[in-house]
Amino acid sequence: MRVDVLTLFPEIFSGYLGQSLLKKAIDLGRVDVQLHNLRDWAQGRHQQVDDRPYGGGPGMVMMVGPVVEAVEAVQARDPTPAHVVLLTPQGRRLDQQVVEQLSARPRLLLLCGRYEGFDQRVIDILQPDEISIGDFVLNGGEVAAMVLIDAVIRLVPGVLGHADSAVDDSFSSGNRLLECAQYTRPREYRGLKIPDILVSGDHGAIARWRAAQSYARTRQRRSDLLDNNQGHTHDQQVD
Ligand code: JQB
Repeated sequence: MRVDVLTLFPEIFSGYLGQSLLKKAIDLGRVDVQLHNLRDWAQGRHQQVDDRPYGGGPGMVMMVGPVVEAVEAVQARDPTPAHVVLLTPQGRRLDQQVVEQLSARPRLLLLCGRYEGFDQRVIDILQPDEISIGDFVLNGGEVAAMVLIDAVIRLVPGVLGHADSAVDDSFSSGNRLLECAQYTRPREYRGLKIPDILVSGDHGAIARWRAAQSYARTRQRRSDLLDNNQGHTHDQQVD
């Protein structure tokens, strides 16, 4: 998978991209992340990419020209057309189902804004897939783009150590339960012992115990996950 990232702050990504799992995927040629500075498409002496909002109001807005021209230029750098994603609080919510869909794309182009967001004509022209990572406000799209890359990359075949880890994950399409408690050595710490069942050697009993734990935890902490509507409210008559 190729991922192009357009941002005013490419350096934000460098520490993250050097990290082990991603570095391994990049070294193996499974993932190719290319960073591009939107400033390179700015016009004029001041290299301006933002301007004051028409109609007044606080803050600045990302200009349509530099952003659209940057996306078009980066698209043209590879013959495979990229699925264009714009990170924005106005987007559809990122969840594991969306992550799975994105991971099937051969190429993504992630557009990261700053300030108060983009001129609406960026969206009208590019018609990007607008995605939000959650109902809170960030200072820009970069951290959201790293969250998206992190979640998508671990589903790319050959990136995870164990092929079934991703299938097993909480929220994967085959699983909508939280993971159960897990333990490693030592068997006792400050008087806290691990559950005896885990050292019983009875793999069937262990699997049943874990499934029951997962279900109980999900019911206690996230009963919304047990609803069959998967978070989407069905229209209903309310009179
Ligand atoms: C500017 C962003 C997010 C990108 C995601 C998420 O968009 C704004 N609107 C009003 C005030 C401030 C901003 C800041 N801002 C570009 C930009 C926020 C993404 C963002 C996001 N994806 N929260 N915030 N879940």
